[in-house]
Parts: sequence; structure tokens; C-alpha cells
Amino acid sequence: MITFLSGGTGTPKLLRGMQKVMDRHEIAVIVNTAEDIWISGNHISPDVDTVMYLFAGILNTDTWWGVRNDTFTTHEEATRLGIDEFLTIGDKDRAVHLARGDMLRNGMRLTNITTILCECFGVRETVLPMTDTEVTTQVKTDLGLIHFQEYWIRAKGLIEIQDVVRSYREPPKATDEALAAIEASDVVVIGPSNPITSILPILSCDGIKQALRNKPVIAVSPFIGNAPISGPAGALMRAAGFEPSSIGTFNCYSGLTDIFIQDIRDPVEVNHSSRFDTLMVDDEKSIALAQEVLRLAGTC
Ligand code: GDP
Ligand code: FO1
Repeated sequence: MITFLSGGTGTPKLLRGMQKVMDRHEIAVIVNTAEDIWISGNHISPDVDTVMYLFAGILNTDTWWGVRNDTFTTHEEATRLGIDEFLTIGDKDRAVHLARGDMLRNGMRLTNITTILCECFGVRETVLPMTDTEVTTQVKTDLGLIHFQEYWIRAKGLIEIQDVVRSYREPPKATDEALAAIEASDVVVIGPSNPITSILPILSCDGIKQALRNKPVIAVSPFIGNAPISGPAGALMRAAGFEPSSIGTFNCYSGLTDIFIQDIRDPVEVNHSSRFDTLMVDDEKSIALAQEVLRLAGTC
């Protein structure tokens, strides 16, 4: 079994390949929940939903969020009525947020809710939120501390950020299910996700780092040179005090990685790294990188 640590874009691209080259029941994914947000009374868990929709075969892979061919009737009508939905929410996607919000209000754990939703979508892989307690990535700006989604979606990432913080009422604890998945795995893979908003929130859950120290860990860099392939990782790395590069990514994972994979085009040299084409522009590229990760896993 392999456990993956995932956000909502880079690692899902790798998982798209993994599900073609591995027994799907042998894949477990611990997913970031620090970008979760309540909107219009419903609960959005963007990274969990992306991973779940990918495995269900219904993900919109043009955007890497939302359901393919979804409609936006409710969002358009709600906006017309004056509701401030700064995320464009599809109708089918909203039904998932509605169901999740309802179950959360009834006191259920996010882990159990995710299992129920995955069963409804016929998902064979194990999808595990990193924690069952609420934790939110916020960025410090001239406007004060704002939710990461407010920064990246509403402000289009155009405002200066001075720091990145995670806020919570109680320090987030990894779930027993997430820790058991790591324990049962031969290898753990930190996918090419945003180190600051996707991976560090997982690594910061109590119990995760300790569990990883007993396992071989393979990490894939989301950077080529000083730029990520997509998204705000550059600005966030700088604000969090890391170089926006593969070296910064490697340092961010503070000695946890046994094998570090970086792109063949990356001019930044991480000592003893493995080189591969990590740009997963289509199914074939995702499959090729997945096969390489499996090959390296076999050497651990
Ligand atoms: P988010 O939750 O939507 O931010 O998604 P992730 O954290 O999972 O992924 C965002 C990161 O994925 C960005 O930093 C990108 O550089 C990286 N990424 C996206 N596509 C690719 C790709 O094809 N290859 C690699 N190596 N990284 C990618
Ligand atoms: N990202 C956008 O850039 N624009 C959107 O309107 C948007 C809507 C949205 C709805 C549901 C969902 O699960 C994700 C959505 N995302 C959207 C992506 C999401 O906000 C991602 O978490 C961030 O783009 C980067 O991590």
C-alpha cells in the first residue's frame, strides 16, 4: 500500500496516473483540509472534493476543481439575489457541500462523512481528510489576516502577503485513520502539491511527522526553477520564509524525505535528487511519473 499526501491539483495529477498502474484499493490519500470554507451555509472541502471526484471519474480536469460538465444555475441565481459567493459553485458540486454541511452540523466526523460520500461515488481508493478538527490557512496582508481562499480567489492573489498562519481552536490532530494508513504503507509519497498551503498543514497535524519517520518517504517537487507550475506557491513560500524553488521545497520537508524527485528541466540542483519529466500535461505523462515513483518505491 502507498499513502499519498495531497492538495487539490499537483498530487491529483500524479494520482490520475497512479490509479492506472496500481491496485486502486492499495492507494490511500491523506488530504489537506486547511483550505476548507463554509459558503452559503454549505461546507466546501476543495482538496478532498478534487481527489474524490478524480477517483470517481467525474472531475473537471480543465480546472482541477468541480464536477465535469456541471451547471451553475443556483450560483447564478443566488448571485442575482445578492448572495456573495466568491467561489463559482456548480450545482452538482453544491449538492456535495450541502450534504457535508448537514452531516457536520449533525456532529459527524469529516472522515466518516468523506467515506460516505466516496461510497456514493463508487470510489475504490481510501480518501482521508488529514484531521477532523477545523484548521484554516490564513495569510497576513495589509487588510489583516484573511482566509487563503479570500486571497487567492477573491483578491486573485494580487495583494502582498507578509506571512502565512494556520488558525484553529485546538491544535489539529491527525486522525487515527490517517496514522493507520501511514503505518500500513510500504512508502509514503508527498506529491507535487503546494508545500505551504497543502503539505505543511498535513505535516503539522499532530502525529504525522512522527509516523513518517518510520517510513520511506518520496517527495515530488512542484517547482521548476523559481516558479511553480501553477498557483500561488512562489509568493507563499517567500512569505513563509522559504526559497521558492525545489531547494526551498526540500527544506520545507525538514529532513523527512528519502528520495526527492525534481523535473529534468529544473536548473536548481537538490543534492542526490532523482530527475524525471514531472510536467503532467496529460494522462500519459501522469502514468509515466506514476511508474517512476513505483520504481523508486521498489528501491526503498
Ligand atoms: P491546490 O490545493 O489547488 O493548491 O493544489 P496542490 O497544492 O495539490 O498543487 C498545487 C501545486 O501543484 C503548484 O505548486 C504547482 O506547481 C503544482 N503542479 C501543478 N501541476 C503540476 C505538474 O504537472 N507537475 C508538477 N511537478 N507540479 C505541478
Ligand atoms: N478556484 C478558482 O480559481 N475559482 C473558483 O471559482 C473556484 C471555485 C471552486 C468551487 C469549489 C471547489 O471545490 C473549488 C473551487 N476552486 C475555485 C478551487 C479552490 O478554491 C482551490 O482550493 C484553490 O484554487 C487553490 O488551492
